[in-house]
Amino acid sequence: MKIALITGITGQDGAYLSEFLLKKGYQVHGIKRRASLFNTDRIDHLYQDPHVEHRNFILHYGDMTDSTNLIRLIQEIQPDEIYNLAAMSHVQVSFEVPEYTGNADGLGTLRILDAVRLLGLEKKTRIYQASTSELYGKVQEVPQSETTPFYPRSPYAVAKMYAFWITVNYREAYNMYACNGILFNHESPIRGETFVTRKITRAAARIALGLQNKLYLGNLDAQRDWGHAKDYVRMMWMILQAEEPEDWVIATGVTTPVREFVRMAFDELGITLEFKGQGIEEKAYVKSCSNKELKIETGKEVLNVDPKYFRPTEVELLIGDATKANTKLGWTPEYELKDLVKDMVNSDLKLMQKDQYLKNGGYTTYNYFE
Ligand code: NDP
Ligand code: GDR
Repeated sequence: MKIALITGITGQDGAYLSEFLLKKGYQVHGIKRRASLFNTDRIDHLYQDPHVEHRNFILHYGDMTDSTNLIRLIQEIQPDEIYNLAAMSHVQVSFEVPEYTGNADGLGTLRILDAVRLLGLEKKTRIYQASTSELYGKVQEVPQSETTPFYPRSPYAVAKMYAFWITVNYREAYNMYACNGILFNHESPIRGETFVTRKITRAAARIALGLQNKLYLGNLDAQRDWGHAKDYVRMMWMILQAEEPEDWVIATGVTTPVREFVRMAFDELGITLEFKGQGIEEKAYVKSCSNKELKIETGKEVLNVDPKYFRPTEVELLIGDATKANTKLGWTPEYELKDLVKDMVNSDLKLMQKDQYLKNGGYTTYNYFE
């Protein structure tokens, strides 16, 4: 039985990757942070009682900023594969916590690589590093491939740039099997609520049900190459099964502006939007609604731009070229953007119907807009 260790197991990708590896017959270990509330929502369905024998899903407390913890865990677990997914992953928040982001996302990667080296596991343990299209930052060339130069535009991206190169360096210096997956944005119904796609699909569902009045967003012109997280975790595994350790771009090759994602999400609910105005004056209104069950008036203003969501330096355009992954590993995404939007909107509609039910029953529901 192969043993995998996943850092960031409680996050979006950690949850999907756990499911994927368990289906492949792996024993999966994961590092979770101690929090004052439970933070394992996304993986609770995989939980196994620690008192039963022969578990194949095991969680450990840990943190990317604690080398002693990481060394001890890797020594105990002796993993065949490490997927380093843990990170302070929100680009805008990284401007507010730049030092912590550098520590967890940049040095955290060094701690994993060095733990494997110190423990003499270079020949046994393969390492996947969660690199990102944010490395490309300010547009140098489109589409972006493994040979496109980097120009990071946030403390997050700069930290991830360190992580990228230290992974390459350990591979070359110590002959380790360590790879970067340069993944473009990937989303899902369990995407964090403050990333733009999930913020939009939640808000669309809430507005449709009369639970929220308006959606406030920042830059509507930013363009992203959005894929489905399920397709991307499959590729993480494929990367570690390749004969040679290499770096890989994973993307759909299709880019879409944030504004268009908003339009598609509302469309999925039968609500057609009309955008008017420009820059911070831009607004969206309900043009028509074909879903007779929704009580939403034509002409209702549902979207405003709020400059508080603008970033000090923005990444305007990302579009990836995954030819290498396609030709050398045979990877192609199964989901198109319209399937992704459908999956996310339908899931959020169900969740918000639950909220509506609670609200109608006199229970308080909370609504965070960030
Ligand atoms: P999430 O934000 O959903 O999950 C991040 C995970 O990292 C969570 O489990 C979080 O724990 C954990 N974490 C954060 N800080 C620490 C720390 N100091 N010590 C231990 N664990 C920590 O991210 P995704 O699942 O979306 O992304 C996974 C990885 O892939 C990240 O590294 C991200 O930067 C990268 N990436 C993501 C892309 C995407 O589009 N999703 C694209 C390219 C790269 P907790 O639950 O306690 O907060
Ligand atoms: P990104 O994702 O920064 O690409 O990083 P995010 O969804 O946060 O932003 C995408 C684009 O949307 C614009 N935007 C807004 N973003 C947020 N979060 N909230 C808003 O209200 C809003 N309005 C407009 C942003 O300015 C941006 O241009 C994600 C993360 O998962 C990273 O960890 C990962 O490395 C990259 O994707 C690839």
